[in-house]
Amino acid sequence: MKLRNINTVTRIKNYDMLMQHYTNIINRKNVPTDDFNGVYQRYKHPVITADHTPVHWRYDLSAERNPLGLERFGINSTFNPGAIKWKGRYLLAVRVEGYDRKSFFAIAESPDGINNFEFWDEPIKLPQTENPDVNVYDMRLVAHEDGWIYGIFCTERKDPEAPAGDTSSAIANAGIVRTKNLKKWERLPDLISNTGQQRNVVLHPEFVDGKYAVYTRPQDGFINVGSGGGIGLGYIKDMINPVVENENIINQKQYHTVYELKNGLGPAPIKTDEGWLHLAHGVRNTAGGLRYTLYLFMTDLHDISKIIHQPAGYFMAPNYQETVGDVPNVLFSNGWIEENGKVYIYYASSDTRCHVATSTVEQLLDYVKNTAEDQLTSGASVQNILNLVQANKGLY
Ligand code: M1P
Repeated sequence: MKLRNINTVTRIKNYDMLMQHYTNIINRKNVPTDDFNGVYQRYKHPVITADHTPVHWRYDLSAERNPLGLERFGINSTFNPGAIKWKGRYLLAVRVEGYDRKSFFAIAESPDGINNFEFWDEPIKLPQTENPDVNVYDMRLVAHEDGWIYGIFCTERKDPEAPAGDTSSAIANAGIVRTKNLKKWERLPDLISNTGQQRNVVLHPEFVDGKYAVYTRPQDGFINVGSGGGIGLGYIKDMINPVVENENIINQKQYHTVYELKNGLGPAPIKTDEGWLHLAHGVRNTAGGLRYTLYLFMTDLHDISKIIHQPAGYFMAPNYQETVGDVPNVLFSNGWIEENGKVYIYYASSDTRCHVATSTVEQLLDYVKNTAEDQLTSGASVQNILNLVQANKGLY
């Protein structure tokens, strides 16, 4: 981290302690956990927390203006990052949320994808449309074959139709920015879709028949999926006028599964020799509230609307520590990086902090191809175990 040369006389109270704490967090080395399951590897520490945000975002460092050394802007959480490898560095576009409940985006950078994530000096100043965003979150970063890096995120504004006294209903849509350098961003019009509210919109990295392909998640209301839901796929002719055409659901929510209430795509899919690997979140309702887990599926290399493998159940679920946070029992991912067959999966737990898990394309392909599909009954699940037991005879 960059150490600033501050004249000791001008330092605010507790400056050294604050900087020491920040430096310790940034320099903390991560280590793999021992709960390896052969599919992916978790790490002991979150890669980004609220404590990773720069001290100069939170404190007025002028001893004259802030002699008591009070925090002036509190950061509540850092989560749901988009991810991209850029000029040899691992970059995350993190959803940072202040004590004021507003989210914004800021880029954090690491030399190896696991350690020493450090935020750039300033958060992203997001250009606005004529209808300013009230809240923004969950940016997917995609280097498209058209040469731009796109950031597609959820933009939320108060529902103008909400009855008086309803101070929480909102309209969600996909906001779109693009950049060539991750510093200067161009705002494009928001997504134009005729299928209701949109969150979890993800750009496919390649053209399909000369068009942009987008994965969507239409739903009737801000919270309620209603008759909508599922992961959709539609096409856009021109990102300057992003009208989604021919939108069809390719991955349904389904009764008595981990995606029985709703589901949405995570990051853009990874291209492999055998098909496109997708990471998504599935949500079900429980007596303790919504539970968000991550699942994988794979689509055909040449027909991206066709699912060719989908293992039953979740790929990752919150472990005990990860269940705790602002919105408990949530794992959410909208960023991963594939590099020479190694995969860095960035995920957030309970809308509070960011983690990494590592895997390989080889492991993920083996997982999607050889884990049984959901046959939707307890009896069928038992049969899957019996098949394994039978195949393992003489091996245990
Ligand atoms: O609180 C859990 C998640 O809820 C929303 O996700 P979705 O639209 O898929 O239900 C988003 O607010 C997301 O950021 C959040 O992690």
